[in-house]
Amino acid sequence: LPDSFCDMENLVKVNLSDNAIEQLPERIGNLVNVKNLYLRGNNLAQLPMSFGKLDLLESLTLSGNGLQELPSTFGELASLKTLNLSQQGIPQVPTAVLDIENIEVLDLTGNQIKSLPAAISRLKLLKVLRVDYNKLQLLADNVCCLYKLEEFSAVGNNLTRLPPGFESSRRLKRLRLSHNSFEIFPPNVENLKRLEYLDVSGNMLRALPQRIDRLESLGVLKTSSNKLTVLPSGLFKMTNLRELAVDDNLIRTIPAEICGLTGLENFGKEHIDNNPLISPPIDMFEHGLRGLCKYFEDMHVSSASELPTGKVVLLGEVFAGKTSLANALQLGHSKLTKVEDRTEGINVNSTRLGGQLLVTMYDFGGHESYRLTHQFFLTMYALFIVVVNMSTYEDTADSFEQAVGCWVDFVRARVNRAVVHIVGTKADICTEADLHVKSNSILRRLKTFEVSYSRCIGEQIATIHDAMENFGILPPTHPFYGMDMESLQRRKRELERMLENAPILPTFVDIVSSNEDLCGIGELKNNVESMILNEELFLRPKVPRSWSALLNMIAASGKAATHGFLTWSDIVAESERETGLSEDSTVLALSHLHSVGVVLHFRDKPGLARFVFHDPNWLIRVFAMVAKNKNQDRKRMLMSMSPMEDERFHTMSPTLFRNAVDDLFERGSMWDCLLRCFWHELDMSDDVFQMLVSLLEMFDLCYRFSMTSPGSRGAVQYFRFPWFLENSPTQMYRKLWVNSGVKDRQVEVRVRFEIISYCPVGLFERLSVQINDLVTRVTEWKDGTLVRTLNDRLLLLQRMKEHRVTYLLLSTRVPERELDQGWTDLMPIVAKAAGLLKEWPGVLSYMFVDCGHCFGRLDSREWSDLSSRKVGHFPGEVLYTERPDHVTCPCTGDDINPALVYPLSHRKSSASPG
Ligand SMILES: Nc1nc2c(ncn2[C@@H]2O[C@H](COP(=O)(O)OP(=O)(O)OP(=O)(O)O)[C@@H](O)[C@H]2O)c(=O)[nH]1
Ligand SMILES: [Mg+2]
Repeated sequence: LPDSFCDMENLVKVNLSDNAIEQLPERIGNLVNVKNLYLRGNNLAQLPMSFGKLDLLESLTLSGNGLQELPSTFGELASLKTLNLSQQGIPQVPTAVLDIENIEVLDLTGNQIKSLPAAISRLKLLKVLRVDYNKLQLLADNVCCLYKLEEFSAVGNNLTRLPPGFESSRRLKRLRLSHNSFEIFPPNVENLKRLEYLDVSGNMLRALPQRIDRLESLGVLKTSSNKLTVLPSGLFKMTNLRELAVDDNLIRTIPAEICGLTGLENFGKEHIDNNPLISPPIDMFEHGLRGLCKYFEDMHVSSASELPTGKVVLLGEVFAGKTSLANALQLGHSKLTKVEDRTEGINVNSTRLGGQLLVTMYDFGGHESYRLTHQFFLTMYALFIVVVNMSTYEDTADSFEQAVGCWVDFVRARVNRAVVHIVGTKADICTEADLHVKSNSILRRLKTFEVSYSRCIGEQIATIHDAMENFGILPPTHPFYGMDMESLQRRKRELERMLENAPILPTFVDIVSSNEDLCGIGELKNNVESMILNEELFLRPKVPRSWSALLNMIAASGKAATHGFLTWSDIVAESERETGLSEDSTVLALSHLHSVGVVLHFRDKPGLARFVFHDPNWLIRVFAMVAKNKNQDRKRMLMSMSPMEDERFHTMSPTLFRNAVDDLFERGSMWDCLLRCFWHELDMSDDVFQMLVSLLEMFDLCYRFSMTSPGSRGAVQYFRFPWFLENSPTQMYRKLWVNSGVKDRQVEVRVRFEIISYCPVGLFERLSVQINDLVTRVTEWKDGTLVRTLNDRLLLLQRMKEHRVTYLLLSTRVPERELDQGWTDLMPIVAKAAGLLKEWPGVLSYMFVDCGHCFGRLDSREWSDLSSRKVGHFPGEVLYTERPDHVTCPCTGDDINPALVYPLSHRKSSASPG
């Protein structure tokens, strides 16, 4: 700053934030009329002595400077009310601050302070004290003498208790103690009668006080991520409570009294998720307080019971022996399949293994092409049995990966704490010794497999921990540079949860033969049943007994149905007659049966809500009739045949047929008439056809579009199935994107998802379906989609694979001055991709923003090389962080345009993905 700056004596408000000022002029004290002074984000190492002369200064922001000390005159700032000293890296509260008796708001967030000095009690007028993300272990007793304190925030420290007498801060309204180390709820908090907001999330609390209702003004209570096992009775008397979060704890039951909390606004599943809840079942929280009350009413009327069902899913390589095993378990005698009897899709059958439990067995066809649809049937409460062909299994990494590893990953990706068992089959054609060696090898490799998975996550957690420890002084090259503390905290918790939710693996391999000797089958039955009934492995939710009756009723009516579905209205009518359940109760019961995977009912989907799918076999057969065509052999066969040879295609002329098949494999476009032919044997009405298409759409397997094609009258309906595309990049892509390059004054911005090891099947294709309402298509191929946005800008979605990493790249090119528009195009698509990934909580994925400045200095070949160290990148969380005024390229250290990395006006929102 020029020295003459200090001659502007009339200045009242001065904002010099986010510059690179290293020193203020010595005469700064001349600005005697300044009331507000903002110096955030400069490089001030110290302040001039004359600073103390700013007699009228009321508000001072010094955050993010790295100031180590304050001038001795600082204490003379008699008018100062608001002081922000956050993110300076200071190890203690500067003594000069404690002399300013009029301070009302003091922000010390993000420093290295280990304790608050006793003298803090001199700040008698202090209303707001923030010491978030410091290194506090103890608060001095004197904190209690801050009688005027209304808000105290100490998030992210190491506090284990509050000092005695803390309750004398009687005016306290807001208290934030999240992410500390409290094991016991601080007793003196209970006396803070005026407390309106309390956040104790992310501690290690095992209980809340019984009489928590003594906090009579409390409107918001956040206790997520603790170790609570029950909620105290007092809680349910807190009628003023508007917001409550108890997710990520160890709560098993919630009493009916919760219905008394009528002031709660939008208390939903996310506020209670991640608890081992058995009553009410977690899905009841999707129905609001009203639904919950209904559940408790029904529980009262009809006694509590557990559904007498279990679900077993058989997985494993093609020809592993799954179907033959399912036959042996179900029939009680050997029925080996023939070589040509490969399972298409899934076989589902219910059977009793001996006891009362009705076990539904899902026997998955092992072929790769079915995995797209199979993943929708991987649900909680199922026992996953990986079937291994012991006669072909070899003690090699590859063999293990194919026979076991990839199946464990497949299950892990979708289901938290999945219970996995391993069955080695075809024992009749193996030697005793061989079986012994191979089962040991499987178990050994499984252990190593898990250890390397946890190590990979553990390393990430360690890096985040490092970023948190050194917050504020991270170099731009640090992988988490640019993330705020909250995002770091959230990312860390998500990774920890992945470790906690890892599959529960077996300690032995069950060896069986499905051949006539049926060796080991009896033992396997016992093992399976006792595993399903083991409460430590499976939660068995408590439901009204009448729900089991409903299930039986549906099974009986299902037997008489021509197709694999019943109508909602029929079920309601029959249910009222036979089980006495009202319509409201039937809604709850069906939603529960849906969530445990016994029936499917999509009550929120227009076009589907009218139907209840009771027979997964039928549903999967319907999918398989379409999906099995996705295969080069099938294509060749269809192309070579005449529609006359096959009764399914009789309605089509040879030209029409050939064009339709060609369109399907070249462009992924299924003509309406061809789709009807594939479903020919279902012999269905138009109503059912539309319903099936809605189902495919709901699973994001296709989307519809209309086109007027030459020769036809009116618009023809098409369905696009992106996963049918087998072609490589099109000419159009080369012309419009590769060859045209980035034009003068244009920039490219790119968001990159890295999916480590297991990538969900169909992720890219489903994204391509989901963006349909946002864009129009220019060209598509197997691994890419070039689209045009409503504003006529081009956007490219690409998939790439390298070793064990799958990349999802979302990019757009815009003139530099229109960057904000570019982000507006890109962000909804980023949100869709992140939203899709959330369906697979066990998939390890990272989001990055690649540095658009690097694109400008590299040629496009280097830019597309994803392992290149020449491209800087930022953690994806920056997309949801406010845009700063300065950004440094992590690769070159250059100052870059912040708009290349930070979309405009992204307020932090709960929608931001982790
Ligand atoms: N000797 C012997 N043969 C078996 C046994 N179990 C299965 N097989 C044979 O192995 C082949 C494959 O068995 P399936 O049960 O169809 O295998 P799958 O895992 O269901 O195969 P997909 O459905 O294609 O994934 C068939 O030829 C069976 O006859 C067994 O215990 N002993
Ligand atoms: Mg099979």
